[in-house]
Amino acid sequence: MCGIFAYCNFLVEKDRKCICETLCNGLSRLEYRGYDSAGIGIDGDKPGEIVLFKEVGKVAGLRKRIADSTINTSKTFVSQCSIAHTRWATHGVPSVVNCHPLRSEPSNEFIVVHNGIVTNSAELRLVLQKRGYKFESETDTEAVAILMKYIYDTQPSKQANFTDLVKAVLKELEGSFAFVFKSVHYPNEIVTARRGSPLLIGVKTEKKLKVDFVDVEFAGEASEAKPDLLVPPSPAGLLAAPTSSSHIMRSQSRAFMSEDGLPQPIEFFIASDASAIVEHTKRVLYLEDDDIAHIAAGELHIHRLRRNGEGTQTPSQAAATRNIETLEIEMAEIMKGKFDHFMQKEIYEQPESVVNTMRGRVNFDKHQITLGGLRAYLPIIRRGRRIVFIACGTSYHSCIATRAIFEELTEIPVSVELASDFLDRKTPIFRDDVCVFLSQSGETADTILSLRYCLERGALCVGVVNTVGSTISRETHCGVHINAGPEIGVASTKAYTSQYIALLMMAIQLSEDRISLTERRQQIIDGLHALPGQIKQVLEEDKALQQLATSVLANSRSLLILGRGLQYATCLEGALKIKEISYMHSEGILAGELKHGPLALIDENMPVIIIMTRDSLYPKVKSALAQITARKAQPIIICCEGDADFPKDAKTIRVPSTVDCLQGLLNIIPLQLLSYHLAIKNGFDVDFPRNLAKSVTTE
Ligand code: UD2
Ligand code: GLU
Ligand code: MG
Repeated sequence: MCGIFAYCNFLVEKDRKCICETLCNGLSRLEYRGYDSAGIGIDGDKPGEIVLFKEVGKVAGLRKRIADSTINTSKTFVSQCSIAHTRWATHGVPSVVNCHPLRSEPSNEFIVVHNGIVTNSAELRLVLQKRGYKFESETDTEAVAILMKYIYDTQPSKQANFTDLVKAVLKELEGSFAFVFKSVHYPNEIVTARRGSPLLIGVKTEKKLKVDFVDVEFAGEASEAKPDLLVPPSPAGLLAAPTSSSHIMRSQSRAFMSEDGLPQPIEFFIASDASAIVEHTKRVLYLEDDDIAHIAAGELHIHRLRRNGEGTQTPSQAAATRNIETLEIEMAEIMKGKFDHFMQKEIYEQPESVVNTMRGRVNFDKHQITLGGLRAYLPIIRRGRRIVFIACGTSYHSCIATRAIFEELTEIPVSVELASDFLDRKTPIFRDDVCVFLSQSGETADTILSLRYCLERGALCVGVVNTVGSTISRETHCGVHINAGPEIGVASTKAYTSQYIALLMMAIQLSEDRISLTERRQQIIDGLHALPGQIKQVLEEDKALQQLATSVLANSRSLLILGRGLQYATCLEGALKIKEISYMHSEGILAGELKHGPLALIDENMPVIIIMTRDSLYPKVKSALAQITARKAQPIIICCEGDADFPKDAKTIRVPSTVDCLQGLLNIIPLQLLSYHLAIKNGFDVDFPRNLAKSVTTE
């Protein structure tokens, strides 16, 4: 989820100081993504020695640690490979041991940096521990380094090349990742691989490259006779004795041949993000999922984990070459990828971030949910007298959004509290209460104070946070990390959808002992399965929403968002987005309350967004629509695809239809986009709205 950077030079002499600077600068370029610790792995003074530097906190701290060390910075290297990482912890708190590169003990034989999550790391860890391997960190990543050592140690002939070794490791892994590996056994070589997490390689040479593509070496084609190396295929792989030996196969990659056939000086830069590469070279090559890139002796070879034709591959994965492209975009643009602002990037990340929240926790085939952090506490929660959600801002809205499904599935009374008001009221809390604290950063001051208040009163305290190692994560008895990845935009978007899903998963897991609700749970889990695709569909409407924001809404002074039931939270959250970044007055209104006051605001000049996706309350929302159209309001209706039950001239925003309790996850997205376009249209800085801070660490 966070940053990877690696540097290889071949026949280009560099001293160690320069290499460390290149690595740290690379990491600095990735800083904007947010991270909690940073580290590098470089060659030591003796042959076959690897040295690691790691530090919690900023890259500046890492630089200081390197500068303060006694390492000889003037040693020069004609060729070398080194790796670096900024970590956003998902497994284990931010600490020096958990910081990447992770290694196989002893003596850093294999080191690795990793973005993403290996979901079967606990199982791998167990197997490897049984075989006598010692673990020092809490990370999922360490299992990968140690697995590599295990496979290396147990191969009969010790002849495996680095790529084969990585292939054998990858076959055992589940989850999503980008890796870079380095080893004392393969000096001046590096292997990098991805599945679900981006990676690109920059190439820098004096002379022009001969061709602008790299051949993909498909297993079973170029290396035809090669037996499936090292270990038999999964799942028995790890447990069975290694069988075959391997032999080294190397075909010339046309791109890196120099005209005269002599090796040419070359540098490679590997990164998870183009922003770290662009200052060195504009020639880059993007890896596809299941690509394995091997850099050695000035050449780059790309292999496939699977044979061509095996499994499902997209056309670009199956292509026989990877093109070396030219990065034309300027630095500042690259930082946000193809997006103009972090908020926009994060809105667009939601098809992936919701998957990350569910990764390793939802079994879509068996319709089961396991939140590891809550397992042991389920009986206590079920016995609780009530559940009290405590949060601020957007996090509060995710509680409102899921309150009904919590009550339906658990039959435990649920109340939802704004943290500041909860404290102001000195709300009575007892030992048999279950208090759930939500915060993206895990550092929200009012929520932390409420947590301490509840801890003192003996309640079970549960956290739902995005940041591993944060105060709320540490001080709660148990909880769930939402794993949405770092959120930079001040206006929360992907954290909202991930919190919403985390709470839903919690409700489902709490109810797993209720047979009568089996069908309902299955329906919701199937809905979760379809969700990422549906979010993508909503995002495709962006142009139309931009049009709506810039034409109809931009000049309004105020905007009402009307809905009821499960959609009330969507109204509140949508209105908050609009306030936060477009500085326009906006209010989420419960449709049932319309006649008790807000109706007085309605006239032909008041824009009203009304949420009318189908659920059991649809008829009631329809009557609210009738009431406002009778007062000449020009409603904008958020409705399901295909619904035609509206006044002909009414403006509509169409979203796919899903299970009632998931519909809010889709309905919020057009409102996020609308608020974004409104702010842009009015010339405001979306990522840094006036008067607001990302995490509110003061009362
Ligand atoms: C956990 C571990 C991971 C791995 C995996 C194996 C972490 C961060 N995650 O992921 O190392 O072993 O299980 O299946 O180490 N917690 C709180 N308060 C909060 C949030 C979490 O106390 O606000 C606790 C939670 O009860 C658990 C731990 O932190 O003990 C990790 O929570 P998680 O949601 O990351 O757990 P899981 O099972 O997805
Ligand atoms: N899951 C790994 C860890 O927690 C990598 C996290 C990242 O992407 O930075 O160490
Ligand atoms: Mg916030």
